[in-house]
Amino acid sequence: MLDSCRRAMSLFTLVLCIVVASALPTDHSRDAANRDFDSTTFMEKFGYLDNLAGRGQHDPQTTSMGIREFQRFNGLQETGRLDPATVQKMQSPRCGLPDLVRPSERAAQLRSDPETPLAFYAPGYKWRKNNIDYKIVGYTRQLGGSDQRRALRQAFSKWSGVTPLTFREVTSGTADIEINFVRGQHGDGPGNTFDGRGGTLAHAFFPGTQPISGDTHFDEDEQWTMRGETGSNLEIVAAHEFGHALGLGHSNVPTALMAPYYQGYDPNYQLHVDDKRGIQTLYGSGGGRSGGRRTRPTRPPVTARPRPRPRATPAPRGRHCDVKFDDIIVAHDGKTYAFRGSKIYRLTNRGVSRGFPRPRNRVFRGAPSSPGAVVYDRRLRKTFFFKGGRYWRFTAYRKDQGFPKRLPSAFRNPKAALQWRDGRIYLFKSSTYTAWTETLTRASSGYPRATTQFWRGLRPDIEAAFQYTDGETYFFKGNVYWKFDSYYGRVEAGYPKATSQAWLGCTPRIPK
Ligand code: RRS
Ligand code: CA
Ligand code: ZN
Ligand code: ZN
Repeated sequence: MLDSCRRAMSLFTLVLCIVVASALPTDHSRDAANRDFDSTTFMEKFGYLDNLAGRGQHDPQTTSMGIREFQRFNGLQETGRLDPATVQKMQSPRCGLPDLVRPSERAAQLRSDPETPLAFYAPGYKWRKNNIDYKIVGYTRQLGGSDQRRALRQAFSKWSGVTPLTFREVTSGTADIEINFVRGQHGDGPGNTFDGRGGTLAHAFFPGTQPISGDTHFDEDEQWTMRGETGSNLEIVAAHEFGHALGLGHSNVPTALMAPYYQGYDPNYQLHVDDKRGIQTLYGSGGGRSGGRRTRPTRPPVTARPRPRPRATPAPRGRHCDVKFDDIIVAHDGKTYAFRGSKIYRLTNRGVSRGFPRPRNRVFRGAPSSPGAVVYDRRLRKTFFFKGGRYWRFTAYRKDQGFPKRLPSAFRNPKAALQWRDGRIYLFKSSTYTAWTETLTRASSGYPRATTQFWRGLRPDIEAAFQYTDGETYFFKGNVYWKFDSYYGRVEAGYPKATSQAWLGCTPRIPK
């Protein structure tokens, strides 16, 4: 499954769509007649079923489980059948748009607490270089060519202004980002068909999704404009799409450029602080327009440099420097939590947050101590704790009713849990891993698998795993960690490294 996901193009759109519940192109146009609706394609596209791409059929039990997952995600009754309410939801044009929950509350929090994590979501793709070229393969017939080139150049400059990225237009050969105006079905799969005027304005593909990596398509059926109230402003829409082409998902900050809705023409539109933090998490801040040509490497998850400490006090090694974790998650609110015994640590770019560690019960009341594994499911927006033969489910910080529940024997005693970028949850135990969902009663076919077979370069018996807000996947064992390069499908060079320095803000011990 993992391998096929890495290849299946439609799945990349799907991961974005599900994981951040975005408004990416959907094939369920508003007027699609019920009888024409292909629920299998829909469920494949949105990650509820493996993508068989028309080769073979899903067995009814698997299909039913996929339907249940969809129903749970959408708050429908979990019947496992394609009842009218379910079909209607699948066909809804708004399907996949995020819930803009309490946006004002979030904005206020962002202002008052600088540790408030990012609302943007980096799905785990990025360019492994800073100099990116683009090619305008086709233009809209509605505007002059030089106007369009200028609008696109200016849209790119929003991102190059705050990162070490540079963008260069090429007119021949291939390019990293190929731009085109197209209508209807246009060759990137029925799931990406444009829907005529209105609805979806444009879409773009993440980096690393060969062969259409970074490609950006505008719906030629829209009315494209350079300024003014009517129609859709090409530069603003392009700036949003290029955010995806650089690796950003949608933001739940409603006024961010990366929010999934077009917010109208604003001659002075700017990147929101959330867009800026998002892109800088992936590429670093660089020199930008004002800072010269200096390019900095991508900021590591936490500074790996020994940090200069204020005043002359000897560098404290900190009380938590020898800790190893049961597991780590980025929770529903974007905060990073590490679990150890009965304690919970909140991690920031500077190390452990003030006031932490705390008793886990003060944060996740009713969670087990010393969990074997913990994972936050970005798709279902639930946190799962695993311990021995049981698991606990949380919505935000509240335990769901009826938990803990029993785990089927195939899933007992996991030591780490990870949601990979295909949206699936994988449980790791001794030297194997297994895909898991709540509805499974036994391991899916082909599981368990040898950990090192897919996760090349890892120790087989890892103890903690998670995807950080930089979109990268990290594994932990003892007092070291590895970064997994999802592009090459193996651990990055230079690992393992000391957990305490990078994640806990500890300085190395200076021998006396
Ligand atoms: C996107 O995220 N691409 O990367 C798509 C996004 C987009 O097109 N969003 C739709 C939108 O804002 N459309 C405006 C016109 C239609 C208004 C009707 C209600 N409605 C790109 C933007 C952010 C630049 C979302 C949307 C709004 C939508 C829809 C989608 C009705 C389908 C049907
Ligand atoms: Ca459209
Ligand atoms: Zn397209
Ligand atoms: Zn978008």
